[in-house]
Amino acid sequence: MTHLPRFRSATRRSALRALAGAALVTGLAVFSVDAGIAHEFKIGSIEVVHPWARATPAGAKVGGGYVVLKNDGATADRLVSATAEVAGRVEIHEMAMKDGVMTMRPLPDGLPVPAHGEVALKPGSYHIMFMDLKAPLKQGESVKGSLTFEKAGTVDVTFKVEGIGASAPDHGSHSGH
Ligand SMILES: [Cu+2]
Repeated sequence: MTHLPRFRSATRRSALRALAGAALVTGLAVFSVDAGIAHEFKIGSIEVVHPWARATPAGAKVGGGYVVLKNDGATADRLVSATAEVAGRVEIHEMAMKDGVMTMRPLPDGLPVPAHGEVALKPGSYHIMFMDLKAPLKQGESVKGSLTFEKAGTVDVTFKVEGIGASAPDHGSHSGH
């Protein structure tokens, strides 16, 4: 059973508009990311591939974070929480079209990372939501944070801030089953 987000605050409403707009821009932009800047982190059997964040306009209170999570272990794991120094709090969200409208909602149980599999957080889909930003995210900067997995534990990561119109890097989204 799904429950739609209740947009109690103006922040939430403007966050949704900003992300929906950004997703639209992403659909139109042709953007290539140099594989040379990809970076990764590892904890237990989880590989954290190229965490990045999209630059935010001045005054924005929220931003999106993206990453590919690979699990080379035989046990499923789950991304349960995240932190970022620049954000008051961080949530793990899902975004989807519903009745022609882009909606997003927090994932109360986190995001599963299947055994011997991977999950991609990317624009227009699952994402890490930086809330209550203390400063804008500027292209070229790095944001320190952490990801916590139910089984593997917590790993420190840096999110590389890429352009406002940046699309997901094209690696990691083509696993065949
Ligand atoms: Cu969100």
